[in-house]
Amino acid sequence: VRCTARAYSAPVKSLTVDGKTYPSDEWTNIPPFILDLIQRKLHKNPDHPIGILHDLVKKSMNGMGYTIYDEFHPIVTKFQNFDVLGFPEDHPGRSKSDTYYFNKEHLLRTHTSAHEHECFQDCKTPGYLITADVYRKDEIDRTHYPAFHQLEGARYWSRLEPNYLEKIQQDIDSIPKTNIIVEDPFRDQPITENNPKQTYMTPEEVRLVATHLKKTIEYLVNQVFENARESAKKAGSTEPYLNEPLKVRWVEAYFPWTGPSWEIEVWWKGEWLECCGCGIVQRQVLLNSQLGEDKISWAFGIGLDRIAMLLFGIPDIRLFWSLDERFHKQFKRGEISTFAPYSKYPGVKRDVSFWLPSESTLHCNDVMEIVRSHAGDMAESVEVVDEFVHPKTGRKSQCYRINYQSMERNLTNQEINVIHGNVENDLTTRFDVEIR
Ligand code: FA5
Ligand code: MG
Repeated sequence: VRCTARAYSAPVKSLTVDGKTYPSDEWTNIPPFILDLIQRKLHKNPDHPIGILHDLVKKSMNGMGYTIYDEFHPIVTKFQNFDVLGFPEDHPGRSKSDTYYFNKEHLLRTHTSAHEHECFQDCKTPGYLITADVYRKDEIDRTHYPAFHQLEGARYWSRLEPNYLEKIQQDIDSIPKTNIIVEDPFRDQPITENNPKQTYMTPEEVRLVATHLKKTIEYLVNQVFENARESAKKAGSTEPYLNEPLKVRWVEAYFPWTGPSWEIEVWWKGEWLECCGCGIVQRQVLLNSQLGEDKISWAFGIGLDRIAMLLFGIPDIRLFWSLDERFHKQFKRGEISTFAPYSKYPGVKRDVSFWLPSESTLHCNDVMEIVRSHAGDMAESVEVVDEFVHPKTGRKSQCYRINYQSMERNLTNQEINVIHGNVENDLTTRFDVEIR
């Protein structure tokens, strides 16, 4: 049994970040190790894979009319992250088990779209790009981490401009051509029953804006992967995929603030990889940003971490957050290099067995959350290894096995004893178990 983190109210009165204090309430669910990540700003580090990828995208879009925003603070309001984008009240993304809340009004952004509203208000050019760290409550394993990075883009046109349809067509024609193979059943017929257009737009407007959107993303994806191939070839790799054209496909998608909406997937080493969600921005979002009745716009959001894992050959998403010199010395600004793995430090397994009180609500996720609150990234995994009911007393017993492992060093028995002792204490005081 692999466990995922789950919400619990941190027993603190308030949390202070960068000089601002957020009073706690029944929504507060941010563990300290997440707070530490806010300061890291990996996308701003030019010698880190995430920063190198970010710079490559910025360079590819240079001179095309996009204002760059990469300084937004990760703490946003519920309004910015959900309400202004038209998320329904019962959308699962709003729940405490998906999102890190400081309190009922403030949270860690779950996507870069949280800044669309202010960028539409602020931006003086025809488009913008936002890069930022984003946070979602999630399990931790090789491809999932509760913090990752997104790059958002948007572009708009005014229908009041004379010949604006021709202008969009010209903008389409000015996007550099690529050799990639595109599978897109929706290119000529972007409007389908599952993916309707907004009533205020004409089919021709939808077709043109969608074409500009998709060509822009295809261009970007091509730039990124072509760069990766170039450096792999330079490094002497002869893998056959280096000579095959890049293949992508478009699928229909749903996002509350766009319509129609799509996702692009990239064929990479035998798998379709989900890279980016996008669509034509809902009119209400533009009106909320006082952008005027006359605007039509697209937006996209690319996930950077999984692409960086592929480009740099990084086998575990946790490595991005490592402080180990052996990781960092392998990457240099402007270069896509292939990661050379170094030996993993051995893990330390510890069991904890206990009797549960009757009517106990203890869940595997609660144990994971407690372990993580004491061990941070050293919590490699937590699993239930034994469970039984005493035949005479009817009491239930459980045994959990915790693997403590550091990516950076050998752990000493002494430090594991302290952490494991704290875990046992928390289990006893919070869930009333009796350690066996
Ligand atoms: C969004 O977050 C939307 N904001 C994207 C968008 C923007 C749509 C603008 C329309 C207009 P989604 O949850 O699918 O969508 O995430 C977008 C990308 O982030 C995914 O394609 C994926 O590449 C990446 N991503 C999502 N979850 C994770 C995760 N747990 N770990 C790493 N990358 C992730
Ligand atoms: Mg998605």
